[in-house]
Amino acid sequence: MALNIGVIGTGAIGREHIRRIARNLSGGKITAVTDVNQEAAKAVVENFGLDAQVFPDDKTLLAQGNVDAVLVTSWGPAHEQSVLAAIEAGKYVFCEKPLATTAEGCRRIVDAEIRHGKRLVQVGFMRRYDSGYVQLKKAIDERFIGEPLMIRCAHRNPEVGDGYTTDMAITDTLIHEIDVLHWLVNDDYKSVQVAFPKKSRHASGHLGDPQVVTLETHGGILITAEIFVNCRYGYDIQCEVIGEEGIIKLPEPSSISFRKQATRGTDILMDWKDRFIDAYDREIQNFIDSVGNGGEPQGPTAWDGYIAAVTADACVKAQQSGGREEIELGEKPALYEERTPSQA
Ligand code: NAI
Ligand code: ISE
Repeated sequence: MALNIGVIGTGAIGREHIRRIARNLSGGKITAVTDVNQEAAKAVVENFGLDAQVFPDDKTLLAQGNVDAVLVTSWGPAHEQSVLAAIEAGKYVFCEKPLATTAEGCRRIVDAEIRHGKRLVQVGFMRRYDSGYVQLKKAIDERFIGEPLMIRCAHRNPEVGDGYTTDMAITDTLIHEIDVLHWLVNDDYKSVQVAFPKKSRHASGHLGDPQVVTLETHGGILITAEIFVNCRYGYDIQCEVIGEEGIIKLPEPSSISFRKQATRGTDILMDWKDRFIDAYDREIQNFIDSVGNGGEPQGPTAWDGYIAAVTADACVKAQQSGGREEIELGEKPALYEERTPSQA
């Protein structure tokens, strides 16, 4: 039996996930959609030839008997309300990042899930499903390069619109590194500082770009992460882990190399949708597979969403203060302790 899925938000990534569920993945069926832009929602149903109903809002969609799980792919400020309503209705929920736009909002979701007594929520931190990051994680866990000491990474976008603000470099962009890096080294963040190098001419007047974020973990690992969202040349994600006995590096996306017109080269991707296409497929397939039989989602949890939000808050504070800011998570609730799939 297919998992009946409702989609809340049919914008760019909502449509991407609908396409993959309808055409590439197995075990899921889109039965319901909603968007504040009702015309957009209707167009999606038509364009993908879905056998799905369009609902006026998230609450009406969640009340449907033929919705077992929802994807929350609306814009960030609307996530909290939809995720809380889904938990209230006892439905599984895959929520795109951010889980909520504030740490308090994420905490409300964590508390609601704890009251429900079972994990229902998976957050869309897809990099944990990228084969390159999975290989890095295995090498780190097996101490292939001994103890990890430092991480150097970069998150570069070719360009951003004028509405993109300095804090979004953290809350919209670095948020992926915030999630994947603590998962990679199995350590929590302790403090953060942010520096603003010479500003790019291509950045709009109000935007600090690039930025360099320095995070320190409780275990003493020092992470420097560059965010450069007007780098022009491509969508480029870099990560290098320096250990006591060697260095490991995130593989480049596979692409032919060429020799042409006196040049030796390799194409660089321009779009985030292409860079992580396999990872998005795997995360959604894993969500469908793990909740389809009534189990708990296996991916990043609501607690991971909370960690990301608390860390992002400290990063934004550090952007403003210019100093070092502490990151305080509090105690991890028992519901989020590590467990094997059979315990879920
Ligand atoms: P978008 O602006 O293209 O789409 C958002 C859609 O949500 C719009 O169609 C809008 O009308 C709708 N919407 C807004 N409020 C709503 C509500 N209350 N109920 C129902 N629909 C509502 O934005 P995009 O790029 O699709 O991003 C959506 C979310 O996905 C964001 O939180 C973003 O951060 C995240 N995202 C995650 C990515 C990843 O790599 N994991 C990549 C791109 C986006
Ligand atoms: C976008 O919102 C995403 O989530 C992409 O994955 C990210 O790489 C990009 O920088 C963001 O703007």
